[in-house]
Amino acid sequence: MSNREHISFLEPIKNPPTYSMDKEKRKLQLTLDVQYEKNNIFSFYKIHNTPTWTRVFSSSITQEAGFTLTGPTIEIRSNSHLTIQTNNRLPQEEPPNAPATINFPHEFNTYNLHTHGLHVSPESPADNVCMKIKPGESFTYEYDIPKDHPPGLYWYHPHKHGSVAIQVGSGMAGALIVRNEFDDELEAMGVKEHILVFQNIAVNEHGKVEDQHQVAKFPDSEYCITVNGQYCPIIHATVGELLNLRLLNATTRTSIDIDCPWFAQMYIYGFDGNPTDDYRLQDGVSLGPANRASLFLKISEAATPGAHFYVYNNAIEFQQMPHYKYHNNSPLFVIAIAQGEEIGTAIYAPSKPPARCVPPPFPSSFKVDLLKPITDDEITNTRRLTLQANTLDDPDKYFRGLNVSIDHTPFEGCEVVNHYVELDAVEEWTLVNESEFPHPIHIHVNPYYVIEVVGEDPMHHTLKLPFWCDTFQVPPHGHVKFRTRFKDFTGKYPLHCHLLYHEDGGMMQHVRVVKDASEIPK
Ligand SMILES: [Cu+2]
Repeated sequence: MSNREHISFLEPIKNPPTYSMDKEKRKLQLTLDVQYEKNNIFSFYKIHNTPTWTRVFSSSITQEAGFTLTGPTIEIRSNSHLTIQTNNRLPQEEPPNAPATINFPHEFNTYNLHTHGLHVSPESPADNVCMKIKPGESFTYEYDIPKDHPPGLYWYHPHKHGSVAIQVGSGMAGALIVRNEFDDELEAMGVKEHILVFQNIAVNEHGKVEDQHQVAKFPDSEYCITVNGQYCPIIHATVGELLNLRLLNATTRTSIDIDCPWFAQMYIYGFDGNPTDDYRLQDGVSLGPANRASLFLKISEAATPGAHFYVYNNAIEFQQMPHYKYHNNSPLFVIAIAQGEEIGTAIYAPSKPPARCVPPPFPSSFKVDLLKPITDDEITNTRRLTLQANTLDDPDKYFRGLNVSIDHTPFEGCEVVNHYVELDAVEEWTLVNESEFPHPIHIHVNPYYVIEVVGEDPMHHTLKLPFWCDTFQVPPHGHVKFRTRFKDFTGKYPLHCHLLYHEDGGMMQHVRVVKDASEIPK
C-alpha cells in the first residue's frame, strides 16, 4: 500500500527502493521525475492526519513500491560513472514571480540537482547548482566518480537559490551511498542494513508547502519527523545481532540528537560519508541539518526479547532558540528486540538468520588519500569568514526582515566569486558566528577536517575532534576552525548555511578553484 492512501505508524521500517550500480560495469543510469504527489502527514500534537500535495522526486521504482515521498536510494561505487536524467513535471511558474531581490523566495517550480558531499566536478553536466531546470524541461547529469572517492552515505536534493527550502521541505531528497568492498563483506555476513531518511514536511493546514515563511516558522514538535515517509517505524533486532544503520538528516532546519539504546553499543564508522579514523564508540549521535552517520548497533547478548527502546529526538528545538532551550522530544523510531514472535502490529520473520557477531575489524579500504589528517606544514593559506543573522531588519529589503549574510554581505548571485583558490591548495578556515543561532555551514565538493570548536555546542553527541565532515554547526557567538584540500576539481561552487531558509535568504558565498594563479583577478 502506498503512502498516498496509508499512514505507516509503528510498522516495520522499509528501506527506500534502490538503484544499484553493477560492481563490474561501474556504470549506473536512472531517471528522476519531479512532480506533485499526494501523501499523508500525521500530527501527534493535533492527533490528526492531513492529506498532502507536495513536490517530490519520483521514479519508476518508487512509484511501483508506493514510496511516494522520499526519493529512491542511489548506490554507486568509486571509479565509476553515474547518469541521472531528470524531468521537470511541475506546472509553469504562476504567477510570474519577480522577487524583490534574489534573496527573496522565488521560482518554486524550478530546480536543479545537488549531490551533497560527493567529491565530483562542480561544473555542468555534474554538480553545478547555478543551473535552472524549468517546468517542462529535462536535463541529463553526468558524474565521474573518482577512483579514491570516500565510501559512505551522501544524499541528493535540489539547490536552486530561492526554492531550496520549499522544495526540500516538500520532500525532495534521497540517499546516495558510495559502496565499497566493506559493504560486500557485511552483506556476505548477513548484517542487515537500514537506511533512515529523516524529513520534516512543512505543510500548512491544507497539506501544502507553498510559503517559505511556513518552512522557517514551522513548529518542529507539531508534526512528527518522517523516516522514509513512515512515522516512528520499528526496527526489529534479535539478541546479539549486529545492525548497520545509515542515518540522513534531510530536514530543512531540524537538528537530530539521539541516544544509543540501553541494550546496545553504538560504533560510528562514517560521518557525512567520510569514514572515521577508527570505530568511534558513542552513547549517541548528533546530526545537524544535512549531516549523516553510518554506524553499527551491536545488540547486547544480555538483551531480553520483548525489550524495546523509543528513539527520541533530544535536540534543542531551533524555533525556541536562543532564549529557550526546549527539547524537541518527538519519537523518531523504535528498536524492538524479538525472537521471531509477534511484536505490536508486525511479525518479525527474518528471511535468513541475523548476523550475530561483533563489528568486523575496521576496514583498511576506508583509508583514502583525500581524508589523510591535514598537518600544519601542509597549510598554504588561511581565511576568516564571519556569519550574521538579524531577524528584525527591513522587510522590504529582506524577506520577512530576516537579514542573513556571510562577511556582512548577503548572497550576490551566481556571477560573483567571493574566494579564489588554487587547485591543490590546502587551507585553514575559521568560521566566526556573530549571531545568537547556530549555523550548519556546508561546503560543496571537498570535505573538511574540523580541528577546533569554540562556543556552546547545541548538540550532545558531537564526535571528538578532529574529524571529517561536509557540514558543521558553528555555535552561537563561537567559532569553528577547519582544514580542507582543494583537490581534483576546478570550478565554482558555494558554501552556505544548511538551515535552508537561510540559504535562500542569502547566507551563501562562492568559491572558485582555478588551475593557475594567473586566473585570479588582481
Ligand atoms: Cu544559518
